[in-house]
Amino acid sequence: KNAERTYIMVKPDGVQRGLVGDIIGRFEKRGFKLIALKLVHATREHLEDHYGDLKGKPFFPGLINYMASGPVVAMVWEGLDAVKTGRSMLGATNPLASAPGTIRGDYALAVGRNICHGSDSVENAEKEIKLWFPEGIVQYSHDLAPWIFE
Ligand code: DAT
Ligand code: MG
Repeated sequence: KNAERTYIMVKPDGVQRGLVGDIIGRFEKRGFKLIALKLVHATREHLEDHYGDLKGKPFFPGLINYMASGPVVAMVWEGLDAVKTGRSMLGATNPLASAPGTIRGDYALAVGRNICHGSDSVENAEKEIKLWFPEGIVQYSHDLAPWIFE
């Protein structure tokens, strides 16, 4: 369970607004281990795959345009309950409902410009990690683990 993984992505607005370092810093400081990171300008096809479950929603074309509008920062973070805790660090999907202290609650106002993505289940995390990191993930030991986990 300490090794649960989640796919976290800074969306194009987060990159443009200079929030990459802040978002990475929050995950680092919380105690998660960074196991993959890259800047990617994704194709529409790749993004339609990533958001496949939302095909048919009225906002889908706008979502793909937004996500294809610039590079994103794709990351995998590992740690205790990474999926659920990652989601709570992002805040609610609609930033108007995101608590202050969350990423969206601190930096966003509009659902269509909500800065970040985080996997919503362990199963979807596995799928998203495969989709964004087909080349695989680096393994290394995290010497801080005894200070973060029992
Ligand atoms: P989340 O990103 O919190 O997992 P989701 O998977 O339901 O939310 O939707 C993916 C993204 O689509 C979301 O981050 C922003 C956009 N979106 C969702 N609902 C929307 C809506 N009602 N109007 C506009 N964009 C929306
Ligand atoms: Mg989602």
